[in-house]
Amino acid sequence: MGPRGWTGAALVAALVLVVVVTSSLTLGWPPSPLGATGAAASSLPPATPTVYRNLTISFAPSVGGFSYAPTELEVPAHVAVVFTITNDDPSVATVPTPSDAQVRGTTNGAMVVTEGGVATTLTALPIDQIAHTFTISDSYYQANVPILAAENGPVQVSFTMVFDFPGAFAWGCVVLCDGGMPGTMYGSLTVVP
Ligand SMILES: [Cu+2]
Repeated sequence: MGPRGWTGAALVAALVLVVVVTSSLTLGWPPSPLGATGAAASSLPPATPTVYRNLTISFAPSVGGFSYAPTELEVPAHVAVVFTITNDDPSVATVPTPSDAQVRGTTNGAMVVTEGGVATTLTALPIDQIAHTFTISDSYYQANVPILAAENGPVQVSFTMVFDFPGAFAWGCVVLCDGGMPGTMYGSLTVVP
């Protein structure tokens, strides 16, 4: 490597240093878990207190059933989390108790089902239109996932939840889907303080 190469490398190193130092001054480093607290953050525009988590329910050949993906979720505490679940499963599940059809613990106790381009706000689903649920821990938080009606294209359900208690929680589908659940219909939720 000749002198010119060294000069180039030194220039790049200097630029990287400048960028790193500038970033540190601007953003505050290391970031707090919520990413927007501390004096250094005050010069930034206010952070939008909303995060989004998108899940799918689709057939997984490896397990021979419909499965949620992803299954390991992490969200900040005290922040609106907008979940959107896209379902490919046309099968009606057996619902053990009528309360499993009820939406619970979401903003306004509601969810929005979008099917065939039409969005409908609901607080429960008809018991014969449920494919799966998204139920957290003791069922305080629950939304239902309607069956895919093929002629209407993909079916999506969206709902907002706020978690005020940091920790590790389990979530899953509480209805009897997939004829005994060979799929992966459960996962973990970590609420970060
Ligand atoms: Cu299920």
